[in-house]
Amino acid sequence: MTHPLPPDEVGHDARRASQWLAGEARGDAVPRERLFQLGTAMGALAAVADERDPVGVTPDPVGVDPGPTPAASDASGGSSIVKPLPAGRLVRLGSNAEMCWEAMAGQGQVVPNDRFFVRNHTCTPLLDADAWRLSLFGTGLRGAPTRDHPVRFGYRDLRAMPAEETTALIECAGNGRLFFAAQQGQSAPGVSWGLGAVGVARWRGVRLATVLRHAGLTDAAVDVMPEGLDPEYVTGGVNLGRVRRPLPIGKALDDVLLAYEMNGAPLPADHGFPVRVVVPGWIGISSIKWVGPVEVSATALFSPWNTQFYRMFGPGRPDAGGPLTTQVVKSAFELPWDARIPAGVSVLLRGRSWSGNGPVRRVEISTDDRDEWRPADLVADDDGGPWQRWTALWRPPGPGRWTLRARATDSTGARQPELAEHNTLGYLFDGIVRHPVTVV
Ligand SMILES: Nc1nc2c(c(=O)[nH]1)N[C@H]1C(S)=C(S)[C@@H](COP(=O)(O)O)O[C@H]1N2
Ligand SMILES: [Mo]
Repeated sequence: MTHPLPPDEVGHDARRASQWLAGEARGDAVPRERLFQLGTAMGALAAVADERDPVGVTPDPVGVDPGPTPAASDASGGSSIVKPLPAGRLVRLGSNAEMCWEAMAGQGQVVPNDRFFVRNHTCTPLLDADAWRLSLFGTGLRGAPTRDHPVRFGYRDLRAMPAEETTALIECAGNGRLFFAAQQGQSAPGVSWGLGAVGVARWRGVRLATVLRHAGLTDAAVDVMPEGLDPEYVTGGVNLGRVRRPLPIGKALDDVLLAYEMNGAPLPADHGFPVRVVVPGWIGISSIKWVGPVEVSATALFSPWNTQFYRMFGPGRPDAGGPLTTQVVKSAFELPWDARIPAGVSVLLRGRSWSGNGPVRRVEISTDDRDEWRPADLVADDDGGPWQRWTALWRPPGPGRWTLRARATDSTGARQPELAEHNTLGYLFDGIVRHPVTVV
């Protein structure tokens, strides 16, 4: 089947926006009137509501009181994540957990499940695979099945369809947000991720395209919106409903997977058991975990996750550039923050670089504060893969505090800048990170 739409959202974002403003957005838990009471524009609301989390939240930049943080999304949640969070592997940030980069030292291409980062808007639900159903409905399917009478598939049905495996990277759009404040003195509300809200895994499942065709996909379909079965997300006193975000049909049919295995094991509870969406190359929110309902629509769909969050809001950006899709270039050393390094010997520095635009082609390292850069050695096995491992030998000149920096260039020529472009919600940090170490 061929579809006229490109696999990016920008093409029909204008239509989405006009439908939104005309009050035609369907499936939104928040009435448009309510949005306008809360803030005078979507951008203003967006500035206070995203990924609100008591850890590292900076003062509201636009002066709209978001109200108390509700229990459903607060940080007390000792039980929001099921898997253990061992020191040196994962660090809790509210209802989320960030991977410690030293936990990747000496690892292969994938991040083992026990240290893969977790981003939960609320908490991990414990679902029963036998009772679970994928429920497809909407005007983009033959006969336009309704939400109450959807086309259903069980776990075994999916397992019986042709399986595919893909090694793909998932990264939160807010990964690196901490450095807007720490390096650039710019505030951004939301989870204060360092660089550990990223991971690569081998995902096995069935293509979303296959399931859509089984469900009776028609040529009229333009958007596909998977919805999670985790609790509804309440923020700033507003219930935004279940976590969901539309995908344009072009991307949905391209390389999106409904995954039931991660690195050879059944999908862990925290990563979406029994089934999650995996959208390679796109910001993490696209990859809906614990998927249940899937709306397939002949008209554009909206959710807070493509309107009030996950756009580059800020001064001079009236339409905030449309819903975010791909990620930017980043690099990380496989070292603890403020690592201790022995003096008087050469050490092999290791790290990884990645980009949503395409493979990383060049990585340069600086080990002092002068602007001297030298090439790192790229691990050949990773050529063209979701991220690029690299190494560089360094003999510290002497004891004391040193700053390590790595900057990558991807296949489109995009290189990490000194300063990342600030945006109100702190997405897509691509700046060169200054990693402190102490030589002893
Ligand atoms: N149902 C549901 N899906 C979700 C989320 C969520 O909170 N609920 N978080 C999203 C975000 S913001 C990210 S970055 C990724 C993180 O995936 P992980 O927790 O498996 O690392 O899941 C996405 N899918
Ligand atoms: Mo995210």
